[in-house]
Formats: sequence, C-alpha cells, structure tokens
Amino acid sequence: MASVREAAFELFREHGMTTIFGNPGSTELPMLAEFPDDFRYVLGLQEAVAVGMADGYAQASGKPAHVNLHTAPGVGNGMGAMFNAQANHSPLLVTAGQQVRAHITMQANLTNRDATRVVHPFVKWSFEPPRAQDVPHALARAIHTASLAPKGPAFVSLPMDDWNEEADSEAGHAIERTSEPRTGPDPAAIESLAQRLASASNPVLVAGPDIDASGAWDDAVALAERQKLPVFASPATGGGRLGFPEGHPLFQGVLPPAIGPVTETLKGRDLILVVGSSVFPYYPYIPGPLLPEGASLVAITSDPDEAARAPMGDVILADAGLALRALLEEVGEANRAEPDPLPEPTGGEETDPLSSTMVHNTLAQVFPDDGIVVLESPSSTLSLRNQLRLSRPGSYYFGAGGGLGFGLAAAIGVQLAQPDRPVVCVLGEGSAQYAITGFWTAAAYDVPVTFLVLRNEEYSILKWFANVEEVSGAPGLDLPKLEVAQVAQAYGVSSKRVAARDELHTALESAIGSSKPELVEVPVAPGMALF
Ligand SMILES: Cc1ncc(C[n+]2csc(CCOP(=O)(O)OP(=O)(O)O)c2C)c(N)n1
Repeated sequence: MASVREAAFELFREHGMTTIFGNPGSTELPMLAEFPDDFRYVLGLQEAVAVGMADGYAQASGKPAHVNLHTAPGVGNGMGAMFNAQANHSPLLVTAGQQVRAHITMQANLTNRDATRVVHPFVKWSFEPPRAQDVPHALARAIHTASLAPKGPAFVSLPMDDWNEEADSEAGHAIERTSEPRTGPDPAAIESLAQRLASASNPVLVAGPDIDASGAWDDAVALAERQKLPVFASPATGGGRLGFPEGHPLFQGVLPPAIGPVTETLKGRDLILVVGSSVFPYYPYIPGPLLPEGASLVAITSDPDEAARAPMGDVILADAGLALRALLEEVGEANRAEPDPLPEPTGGEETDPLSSTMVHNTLAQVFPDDGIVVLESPSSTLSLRNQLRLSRPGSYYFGAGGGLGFGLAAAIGVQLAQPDRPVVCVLGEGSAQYAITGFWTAAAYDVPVTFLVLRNEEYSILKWFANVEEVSGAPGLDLPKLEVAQVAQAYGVSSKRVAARDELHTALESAIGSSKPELVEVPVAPGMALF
C-alpha cells in the first residue's frame, strides 16, 4: 500500500509537476523527506519570491506549478504574490505545512489557525483534508481547480504527520484523472457575433492576455487580417501577456488604462470586440462615457467573473482560442480600408543620463528574435512596449495584479520553464526591492536571466500619479543611492553599471549571450516614458 507521500508525488508526476518552488520550515520537512531524484526543488529565500517564481513558471510552461510555503507566516509572506497570480490567471497549487493533527486543537506553536480562511479571497479553493488518507485526493482536486478556467491559485493545508500514513486504497483514481479545461463557445452566440461583425462599418479588435495563454495568436491574426480589423492591445495595467504581434501592420498600440481615455481612443468605432481580457483593467480613475457614441462591445472571456463584472457590453463565455477558431469558421473577407501602421519607433537624442526610451531602443537593437521580456519598470512600461514591438507568442510577462515583486521572481520561473529562450527582466530599481532575494536563486541555480535595471533614483510613476491625483507634498517618493548592482553582486549575480548608449549596447549584448545570470544597471532620467 502506498504512503500519502508516495501517492502525492505520483500525482505530481502525473501532472508534470516535478519542479517544486518553496521555502521550507519544520512543518514542511516531512513532505520533503526522501525527495525523489526525478524532482527538482527551487528554493526562494522569501515566500513572495517562491510564489512569483512559480507564477512565471506556470505561465511560461502552460502547466500548473506547485509552491510549498511554511504554515501561516510563510503563507502571509506569499499573499501579495498570490494576488498577482490570481490576476495573471496563473494555475498554482499552493501548499503549506500545518502542525501535527494532535496539536491543532490546542493551537501549538506555528499552528496555521484558520488555515483555509487566511488565503481568501486570492485563491479559488482552500482546503485542509479531514483525514490523512484524503491528502492525495485533496491535492488532485486543487490541481484541477487551479487548471480549470479561470486558472488561478488553489490552496491545501497539509498537517505534517500525514505523510507517512497509508493513502486511501482508492487514491489511484484521483491520481490518474485528467481534465480538459477549455470550454467552447455557444455556436449561436458566435453566429450572431459574425453577423454583427459583417454589418459593422468600423469595428476594432482589442487583444487581451488570454489569447497568448490559449495559444491563439495565429487565430487572432487570421481574424484581424480577414476582417481588416485595427487591433489594440488591452490596457498595459492588466495585460500580463500579449495577444497580438505588436509589429503587425494592423496593430494600433496599447489602449490607455482609464475610462475616459479608452473611450476617446476608440471614438468612431461601431463595434469593439474584446478577446481574452477583462473589460477593462482601468486605473487611474479618469471618468467619462464607458463607450463611444454609437458603439457596442462584445467581450469573449473564459472567466465567469470577468464576464459578470464588466460595466458594459455583451459577453460570450468561452476559451479565447476556441472562440476565435469558431468565429473564423463564420466570417468571410471584409472589404474595409486598412488603417495606417504605427510609425517606426525612434530613441530620440542621446542624453546624460539616458532616457528610458533610449534604453529600450538600445535593448530593441540587441533583443534576440526568440527573446522573452519580463517587465516591471512602471514608468517605462509603454515605452518598452513601443520600442520592442514584441511579435512572437509567449514573449512578454507582466504582473497584471500590479503588486511589485512579480517581475524579478517571475523572470526566474519563466527562464526555468523556457531554458532555450533568452529572458530579459526589465526592472525599476524600486521594483527590484520587492523580490531582491531572487538574485540569490538566479545565481545559485544558474538561471541565465539578463536583469536590466533602470535607475532613476525615485518612484517615478508615483510622482506621475501624484500629479493626476492632484496630490502635493507626499513623502517617500525618492530613492537616493539605492545600489541594486552592488546588492545583486553580493547575492552572486555578476553585475555592471553603464551610462552611455554604446556601453549599454555592449553590456546587454554580452549579458544576453551569457549562460549565467547577469545584471546591467543604467541611470535614467526620471519621468514617465510613453514612447
Ligand atoms: C507590493 C507593492 N507595493 C507598492 C506598490 C506601489 N508602487 C507602484 S509603482 C511603485 C514605484 C516603483 O518604482 P520603480 O521600480 O523605481 O519604477 P519607476 O516608477 O521609477 O519607473 C510603487 C512603490 C505596488 N504596486 N506594489
């Protein structure tokens, strides 16, 4: 008869979850005992980093990822990253050790009191199995829950004395179960959408992150080309991935993230088709009409909550890729004028310090065709998008939840999931601090991410927000002498500081070509970089 541990690890194997991210404590050691040779444990020195790495790994591998945390305090430290993972639709199995069952009622030291409650509302399901024998089934249920639409974290609390118990004799069924998470659209709804497209005179496509997650770039491109649709990316604030090639002639740019400006950008359109995005991840609050005069909106999402909470428009609940494919069956060639393509990006004049735009323009010059960007440089998000115009699927990851710390950690997970593609992690020096210990994991596990740190000595985006919110005199917005390169070096990541454009070019080229993690820090002029 198999032990709970044997059955659980067999379950992880069945789901291809042989990489476990975590930070262990005494309550997790029994799970990790006799750690099997075909598994890999990736240590994060703080739980936000462990969860962020698992998030990046899950998204870039397309499979659920497992992160194991240390009872209540470990879960507490990981909560912000769970919030991000939920916003990213990232399928995570989050487990945490729990006190010995006989200790829980007396609340012995480190008991995770209310273990299932504390993770709400950032998980889809949380559970502590009533019997040790139920652990494999509970883990299976959490993996399926995390993997079904909308993907997201699910949590299981695991009493530490369960692992050597005998598993339920019927556990094999739960271990072997598979689930196909994609749901197709109602054919009648697709037919009616096709008719609306055919009769629209000026429709537009808004491409969201779930197009990438459902592997549907080619379908989005085929639809846009056949229907001559101008395409906008969903607002960068909530667009954790790209749903359309940004170098494509039909691509018209990234939608602004606020109500009034979105409507202004879409003025004159009579049908707005949003695929694989919420409607919309607005911020800051700039009020205005929700839709341009004469426009209607149809959104396709696999997330019932996104479907329900949209403030306007109709919705079709379905996997983005399956819906696009079904729509392609119904629509013919449209006879509409194609929009002008965006002008080519330019870096502007070289200044001292460089502008963020010039930094991203330089990155674009050395960026490999198969490169991946993980981005957390708030004041230069739009500039990076414009300068790089990423045009391959799976090439961009951004923390859709807005909680800093995602970037540095997720880049490590993305690189572990995609070892053959060069990963460049672009960070503001402020953002780097929220997952700073991730540098150690990158160095210790030889994860060859290139970290590009933009150093502007302040929280630039917050100064921009202060302006929008008409706030003056707010403290805590300056970051003098924050030495990221030196700190990364101390954690074991080879780091350099450059200033001029040609130095940056050479340093980036060499870091991207290196088989080790490398960091390049560059001073930049403060302020919002939009182009
Ligand atoms: C966990 C968390 N804490 C605080 C914030 C608020 N915040 C948003 S952007 C930002 C500044 C980031 O600074 P930096 O990375 O240097 O980028 P810059 O704005 O200078 O481009 C802060 C503190 C957040 N988003 N997440």
